[in-house]
Amino acid sequence: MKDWFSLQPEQASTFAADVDALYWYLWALTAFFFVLLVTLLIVFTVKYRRRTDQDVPRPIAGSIKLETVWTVIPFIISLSVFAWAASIYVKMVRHPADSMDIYVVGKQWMWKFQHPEGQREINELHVPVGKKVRLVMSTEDVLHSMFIPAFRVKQDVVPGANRFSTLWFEATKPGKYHIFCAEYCGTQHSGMIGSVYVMDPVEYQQWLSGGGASAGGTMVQQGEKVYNALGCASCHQAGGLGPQLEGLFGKKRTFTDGGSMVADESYIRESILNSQAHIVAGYQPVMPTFQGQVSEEELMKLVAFIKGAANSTQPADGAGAAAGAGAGATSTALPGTVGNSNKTIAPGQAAEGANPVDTKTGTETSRTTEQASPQSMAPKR
Ligand code: HEC
Ligand SMILES: [Cu+2]
Repeated sequence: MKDWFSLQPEQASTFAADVDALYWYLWALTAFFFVLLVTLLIVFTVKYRRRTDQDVPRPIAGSIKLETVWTVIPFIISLSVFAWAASIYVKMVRHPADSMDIYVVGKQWMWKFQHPEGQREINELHVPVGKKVRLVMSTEDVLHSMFIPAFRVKQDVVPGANRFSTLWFEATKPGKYHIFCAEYCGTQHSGMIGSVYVMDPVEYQQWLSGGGASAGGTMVQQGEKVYNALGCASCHQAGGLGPQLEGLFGKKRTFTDGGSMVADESYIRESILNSQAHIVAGYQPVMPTFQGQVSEEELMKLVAFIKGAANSTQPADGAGAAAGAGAGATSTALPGTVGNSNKTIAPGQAAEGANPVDTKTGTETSRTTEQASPQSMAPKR
C-alpha cells in the first residue's frame, strides 16, 4: 500500500478483507446506479424535450411488467447486501472458544488494558499475530467506543450495563495500528487514542515475561485477593449459603423464576453488581450487591478468578511454557488462603503464571493482603 495516500486503513485482521469487499460492493452498486440514473436523466431530458408549443405527452397507462421488474431487482440487490453483511456480522459477534481474553476499561480519557498474565497497559495494547484475541470491556464513566480501523472492528462500551462489551479479532500482520475512541466522550475525546502492537508470538512472550508490569501476579491471583478481601468465600465455600463457584463458568444456570442462562463473564458481573437479578434455583436471595464496592478493574479480576476456576483445562490464555516453575511456587503458597474453597480454585490457574518471579511476588503480596484484610479473617463456618 502506498504510504502517502490510501483510501482505506491497512488490512491487518482476518475481518479486514471481508469488510472491505462488502464496502467496495456497496460502493460499486451505488456508483452503478448513480451513473445509470444520471445517464437516463440526461438522455431522456434531451430525447423527450418539448419541441413545439403544441407538444402534448402521450398518456401513460402503467405497466405491471415494468413495475414488477423495478421492484424485484432492487429487492434482490438489497437482500444480497443484507445477506453478505449479516454473514460478516455473525462472524464478528460469535466469539471463538479458544480466544485469549484481554480486559479493557475505558475511562475519560484513556484505555486501560490488562492481560491475563497480569501485565497492565494504558493506551497501548500488545497482542500476538495469528491468535484470536477477545477484548472484554467496560467503562468507568461515560460511553466510549473501542475502534481499531486496521482490524475493521468497533464496539461501544456502555456505562451502567449489566453486561461487558466484547469484541474479537485475529491480527494477521505485525505492526503498529491506531486505536481510537469512536464515541464523543468529553472535552478530550480526541486525545483518547492509542496503539495496538501486533507482535510475532515469540516476541510477544518475551514482552509478557519482561518488565515488572505484572508484579501483582496474574489476573487470577489478583482476583483471588479481591475475592478474599470482599469476603466472598464466607458464603461461597463448601457448606456456605451460596453455590460453590468452581466450574461455574460456561455452565448453564437455572433460576428460581424458571429461566436459565449460560454463565459467561457478563453473568458473573451481574451476579456481583446486581445479585438479585437472577437467583440460582435452590438458593436464597441473600447475596448483597457489591455495586459501588468494586471498581471496574476489580470486577474484571474477580471475573477472571471465577472464570479461571472453571476452565483450568482450557488453553492457558497464551501463557508461555515458562509457567512450569511458577505453578510450583503458586500452589505451595495457596494453602495459606483463607477460604477453603479457594484452594481448589486456584491451582488450576497457577499454570497461567507467565514467569516465576512475578508469580512469586504475586502470591507473597496475596498472602500479606489476606492477613491484612479484616474481612478475609472473618469467622468462617
Ligand atoms: C451473604 C452471602 C454471600 C456473599 C458474601 C457473596 N455471595 Fe455470591 N451468592 C450468594 C448466594 C446465596 C447465591 C445464590 C443466589 C443468587 O443467585 O443470588 C450467590 C450467587 C453468586 C453467583 C452466581 C453463582 C451461580 O452458581 O450461578 C456468583 C458468580 C457470586 N455469587 C459471586 C460472588 C462474589 C464474587 C462475591 C464477593 C464479591 C459474593 N458472591 C459474595 C451468597 C453470597
Ligand atoms: Cu472515549
